[in-house]
Amino acid sequence: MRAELARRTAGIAAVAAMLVTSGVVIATTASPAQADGSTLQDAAAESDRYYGTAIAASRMSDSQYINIANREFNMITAENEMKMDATEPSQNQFNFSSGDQIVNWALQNGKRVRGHALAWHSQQPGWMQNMEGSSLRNAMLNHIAGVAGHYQGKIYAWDVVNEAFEDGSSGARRNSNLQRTGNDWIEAAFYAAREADPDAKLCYNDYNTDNWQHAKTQAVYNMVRDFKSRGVPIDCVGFQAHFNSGNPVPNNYHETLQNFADLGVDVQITELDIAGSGTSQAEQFRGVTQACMAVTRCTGITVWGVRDTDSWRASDTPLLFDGYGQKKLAYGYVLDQLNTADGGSSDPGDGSCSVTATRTESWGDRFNTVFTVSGTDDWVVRISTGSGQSLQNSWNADISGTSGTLTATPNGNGNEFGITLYSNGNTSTPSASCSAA
Ligand code: 9MR
Repeated sequence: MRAELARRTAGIAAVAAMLVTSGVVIATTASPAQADGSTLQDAAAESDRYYGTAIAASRMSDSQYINIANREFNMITAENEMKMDATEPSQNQFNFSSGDQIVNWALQNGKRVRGHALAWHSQQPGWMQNMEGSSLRNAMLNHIAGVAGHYQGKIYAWDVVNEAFEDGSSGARRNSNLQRTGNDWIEAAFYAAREADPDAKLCYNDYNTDNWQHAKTQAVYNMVRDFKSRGVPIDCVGFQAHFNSGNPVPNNYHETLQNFADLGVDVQITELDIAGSGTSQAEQFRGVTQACMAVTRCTGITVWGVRDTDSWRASDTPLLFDGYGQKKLAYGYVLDQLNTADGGSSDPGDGSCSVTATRTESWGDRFNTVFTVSGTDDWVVRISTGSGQSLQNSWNADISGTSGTLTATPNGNGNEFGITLYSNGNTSTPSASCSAA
């Protein structure tokens, strides 16, 4: 770091010297950025996150498909092969051939696996569909023991229960044969999964839970809060994130993810796809990426397929690669956003503190940046805004200045604060430096 400082330009040295003589030692430039990741998995890893995809066993012999999957993704979900109908086609006779094919490929290539899904009202084998009551409850528990037991030690996180709530405004549980075995079926499934695979993270996974205002989101939140308060073994919540024009990425997505994380669970985006094309699609992908990156416990993102033509809704072209395996505009937006993890600065300052800057939400004319200070509670952070940018709003710190260099100091709200800048055509992330007050 000191050697880096020595290499800085005379101009910067002069500014630094001026600041030293005024009694405050402030490094005026960021430390050199970590090299940007050139694949989704490498870019996500810069902030210790994963980037995943769903794999279909039937496509694994397609070399273009498997090469993209291997290059770009480090978390793998079986799109259908580990579901109830695939793994237990006859009662108590398990079949893991296709699931194993995917899991073995993933592990042999240094990837992790999300297990999907142990208990679900849909894709049940025929023998289970007509079952009810205690025989169904026991069959579900036996299924979880069999499948989670088979994969024990190989799964990063299981979707233990999938899609157990109604859509719409009721906030009710979905009326399924599993629900009719008793309202405690979900927690029973979690206890069974914990017993079968004690080291896997156990997730509840659902769709239409992205907008914080929606009744379904609130209902899932209340269940997770209840589970945490009673010690039911839940570790994570999966947000499927299937978006289209009728169900766009909500403006409050960050709030939703943060509120769940604040319950003490990890959050993961588990089946992301966004209908559309061009800039509009790319911006929505960027928004989802930003929302996850702004939440410390958002541990990763999985897109639901590789190329548009591999998607369960191919006509919506909802993925990051086109049918020829080419990167789409949305791919570039996601990669750039993931690479902002090191876009903020972290500098030596006077050795007493450091600050990171992460871009989060953005709108047409403005964007947010969140700063996290470590090393001291009594700091001064100087923020260098880009040409044309000006301050619109701030939270959790006192800010002086509106353009050029802004100075931030604590206002009693801890060591994480944020600003909204009008971009005026310049969307570059501001850099920041920290010193003790
Ligand atoms: O992508 C899956 C598709 O191939 C199957 O036909 C479908 C059957 O229900 O399931 C799709 O995946 C779903 C996932 O397992 C759960 N969330 C919704 C996904 C899209 O329907």
